[in-house]
Amino acid sequence: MRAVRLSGWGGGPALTEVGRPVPRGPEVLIRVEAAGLCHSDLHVADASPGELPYRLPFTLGHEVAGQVAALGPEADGPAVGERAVLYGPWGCGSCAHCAVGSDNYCDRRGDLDWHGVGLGRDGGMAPYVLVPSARHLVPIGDLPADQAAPLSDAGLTSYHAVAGLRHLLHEGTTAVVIGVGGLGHLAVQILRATTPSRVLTVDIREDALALGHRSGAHAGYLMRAKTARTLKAETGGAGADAVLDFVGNSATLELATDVLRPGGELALVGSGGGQLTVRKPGFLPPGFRLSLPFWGTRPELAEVIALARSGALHVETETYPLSAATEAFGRLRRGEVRGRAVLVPD
Ligand code: FEH
Ligand code: ZN
Ligand code: ZN
Repeated sequence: MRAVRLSGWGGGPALTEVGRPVPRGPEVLIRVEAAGLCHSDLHVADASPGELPYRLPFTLGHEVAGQVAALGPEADGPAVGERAVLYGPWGCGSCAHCAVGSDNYCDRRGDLDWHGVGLGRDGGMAPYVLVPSARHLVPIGDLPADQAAPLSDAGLTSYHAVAGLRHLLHEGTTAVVIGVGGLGHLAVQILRATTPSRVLTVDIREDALALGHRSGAHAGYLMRAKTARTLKAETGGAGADAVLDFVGNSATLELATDVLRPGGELALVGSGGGQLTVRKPGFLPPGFRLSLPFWGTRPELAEVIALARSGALHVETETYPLSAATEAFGRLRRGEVRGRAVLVPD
């Protein structure tokens, strides 16, 4: 069996022969049905020695869905044959955050040499993956794996970002989504399904705006010099109540702060490396708030799966056999993937 493994820093991932893992203690063995590709996989693949705390080699893939294949002797939870999606940000398991399923904010993250499945621990770009505990599994029923897998990262990250803004998003408000890609198109759907807000999108590509429209956005705008003025006018001059920036470069951060109304909030999700000057006196709207949401909680993943099973979420995907992982990585790196790329074991 072959898996997409990282064996050297800067050398990039490669298909490598692996054996079938055996679950011990509370571990659960999952037969992988689908594993999504994320821009973070590129960051990990490109990382230089010492940049990440991970120990090599390991299998990539932190967005995984499949079927329970075997249980360790102390495992509890889903039975063999049950289908599930993996909650990916595995933490220490015992801090106050991990104790309530908020492993994404594990207090001991800095002491760990992993960040989760496929992030320093063997992941799901493989025929099988070991899960340390059944607590990381969320049943998916008959939800297709190519839908469920992206929901565990792209969907959960978008859902968690919207959840942090929900206090602002009541009737008559406007939310702007910058970047309508694998996460942004799901954020549009989640906003439409869970808030009464008007949803506007911004992107540099017409086909991304079209994806936003298909996802339920009320209007979409190409990123131009006048976009801030256009968005302000679209809100009757008041500005947006919330902006979700899935790009995160300096231009999108500037756009976000230009269109936010007083008391508005920016959720910065994208890792574009942009910088924002926060100073008083300064040019940010009074009452400006910034959040840096990261992934999501396990209870939220169950809510995302329930939304999807109700028919409220549809992930736009491009599916590749695991053996074509290199091609999929190349398309992702060149910005050619529409929606989310998903690998399916051959
Ligand atoms: C994972 C690990 C580290 C940084 C960012 C990520 C995201 O892809 C999780 O959604
Ligand atoms: Zn990710
Ligand atoms: Zn913890």
